[in-house]
Amino acid sequence: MNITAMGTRLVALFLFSLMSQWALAHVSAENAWVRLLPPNMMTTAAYVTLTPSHDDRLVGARSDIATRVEIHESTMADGVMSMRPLEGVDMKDSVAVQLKPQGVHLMLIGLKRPLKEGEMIGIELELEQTGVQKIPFTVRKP
Ligand SMILES: [Cu+2]
Repeated sequence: MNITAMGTRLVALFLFSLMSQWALAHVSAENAWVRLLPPNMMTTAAYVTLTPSHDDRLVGARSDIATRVEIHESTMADGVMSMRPLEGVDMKDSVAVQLKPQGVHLMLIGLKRPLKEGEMIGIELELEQTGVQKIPFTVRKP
């Protein structure tokens, strides 16, 4: 093998390893659900356990079902539960992050129609490293 052929192979190998790293970056989602509320409620919350394959950061979310989706954190102060928007949620390689009631959650604001128990809602998560990943959420009672 001459030097040029070897160089080409090395470049190809390098590119391949880069591409497979990109392809492998993903977040696995478990227990993804949306809180079923009375049909007149225009805002609800969504919860999911996310495990990233690499260090990543959740920076936003959106869904066809809602005007906008915000990342919120619930906090308890003096016996009163309140929530505030978060800019993002840091995620460590392979460490599960739980979005759950009374904690960090997704807020679906401005529902475009009433939700039905058992239906699936697609929510796109925007992740700094992985990009956009669409996850199916089940509508159910808490
Ligand atoms: Cu909220």
